Formats: sequence, structure tokens, C-alpha cells
Amino acid sequence: MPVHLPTSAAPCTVRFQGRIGREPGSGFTAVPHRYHLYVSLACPRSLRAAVTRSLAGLEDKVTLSVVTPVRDGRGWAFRTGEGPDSVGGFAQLREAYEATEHHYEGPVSVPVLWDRWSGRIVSNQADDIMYDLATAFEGAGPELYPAGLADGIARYGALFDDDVWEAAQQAGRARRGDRYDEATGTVFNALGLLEHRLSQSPFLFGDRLTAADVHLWTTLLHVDAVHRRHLWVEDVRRIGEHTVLWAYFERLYELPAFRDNLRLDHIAQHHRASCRGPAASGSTLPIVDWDRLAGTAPEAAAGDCG
Ligand SMILES: N[C@@H](CCC(=O)N[C@@H](CS)C(=O)NCC(=O)O)C(=O)O
Repeated sequence: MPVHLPTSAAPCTVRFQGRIGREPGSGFTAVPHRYHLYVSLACPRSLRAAVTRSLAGLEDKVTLSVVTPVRDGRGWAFRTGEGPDSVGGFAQLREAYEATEHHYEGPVSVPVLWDRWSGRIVSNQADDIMYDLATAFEGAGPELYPAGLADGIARYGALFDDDVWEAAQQAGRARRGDRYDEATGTVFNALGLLEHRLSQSPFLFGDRLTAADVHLWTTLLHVDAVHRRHLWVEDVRRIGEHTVLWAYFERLYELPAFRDNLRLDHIAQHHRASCRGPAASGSTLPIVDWDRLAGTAPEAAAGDCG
């Protein structure tokens, strides 16, 4: 059985790179109630954008809607439960791309920052969306991108994407043998390094929460909730078994910006659908039950693809 690994951390191509409040004349000024965020809460980059929006205190200034976690060949859509898109009236997210660029044929990815005034996409570049949400508006929240930490935040981002996410993917593809051992070793070393780093301070940069912590939290979530399902469990322990990382995960989970944007059901449905096809998405197999925190998470599984 081929191994279908979850949505990659490697972003698909970016077509729209408008910035809020930066280039004079860009027209995208930081005005409340002008912008809308389309996300999938099964997508780590979208989850980071949603958490950033909440941390920046923008929940009543920038509205948000969630696409259905299971997408078919037509891409992300607004089907059940989450209700139709109340802003653009879209059934398929592709319509937002086509409204922005006539006959658009490229990939349709989330997150998407939409401009209500011009009826077009500002950006589908997650890192830019997060940065602008956190810095362009008079938000009340923590300074997620402190000057002087930009390089450090970017370096941590690369560590999470390459040595945790991508390495876990490679191990999942290899399943066994040298490449598997090498890749799981990389994941293990990175988690060990982070366990040590966070044994010295509450957050990655001391006692201040930054965008690097938002990035690490979503990465840890997906390691436990998705990647581990493709690895021999004895090789990559549950986050719950990394005492410092688990305490860190809990500490952020206690914050509404993280807890309220966490949809394990969406992650489970999306993952199962990518493994076994949309038909399997309905299964209610529990995924890691964070409400049973403190390392007692049951041996829950979204179901191996094997
Ligand atoms: N352009 C985006 C890409 C983000 C991305 O890769 N999103 C994934 C979900 S995590 C996506 O929507 N992929 C297209 C698909 O799954 O249909 C970025 O750079 O952040």
C-alpha cells in the first residue's frame, strides 16, 4: 500500500504576495473589518495564521472562515458544518483565486487573505500573512516578531520545517532501513535540542512568546497527531513523553488563541481522507486527546495508511 503522507510543510507555489500596510500605493491599508482569512485547521500553516490572528487580538477586526477539512479533486471547499462562505459566497475556494486572476489555473492553497473592498486575494503566502497580521494592525497582543529576532525566528522555522517536519516525512516514506534511521535520528535530535532549549526558559526566546513558538507548537501537534502514525512508535516518542516539550505544549494550549483554533477532528478527517480517500474521512477514530493532557494521551490513532 503506497504511503500517503499528510499535507507537506513545504508550501506549494505562491501566486499572490500583496502586503498590508507596507508598500505605499499598494492600497492594502491596515483597516479593521476590511480583510478576511480563509484557513484549513488541518493545515499547519493555516493554523499558525489563525493562532497569530487571535494572539494579535484581531478576532473582531479580521474575520475568518474555515474550509471543509476533506477536499476532493476540486480542492478546498465550503461544504458541511462550517457552512457556505459568508464573505465571498464561494462554494469552492478556487472561486476566490479566479475572482482575483481571470482563468486562474494554479494551485489553490490555504491560508488565503482576502480583501473585501476589492473582492480579490491579497496574499496566499502564509509567512507574509502571519507577519502582517501580527505587525500591521494596532493589535493588543504580544510582539510576535520583535526587531532583532527576525533571523532567530527564521532559523528556528527552518529547524522545525526541515529537521522535524520534513525528516518525519522522509522517515514515513522510507519505513525502514538506513534512510529511515537517518531521518528518525534527525527528528529525535531536533526534539532533544528543543527539550534542552526549553528547559532553560518558558519560551524559545526567553520569557517572551514569539512567532517561533507558534511555529513550534503546530509542528509538535502534527508530529504527534499525524507523523508518528507513519513511524515505528518506539522510534519517535509521543510529545507527552518529552516532559519539557509536553509542559511547553500544555502551557500554550492553555492560551485561548491556541486552544480555540485547535480542531483535532479536522486533522483526523483530513489525514484519513488523504490516506484512504474522502470516503474514510467520516470515521470518528479519536486522535490524540489533548483534554487528557499531561502525557496520558491514549494510544489513539488516525489509523495507519499501512
Ligand atoms: N502558498 C502557501 C502554501 C501553503 C500550503 O502549502 N497549503 C497547503 C495546505 S497545508 C495547501 O493548501 N495545499 C494545496 C492543497 O492541499 O490542495 C504558503 O506558502 O504558505
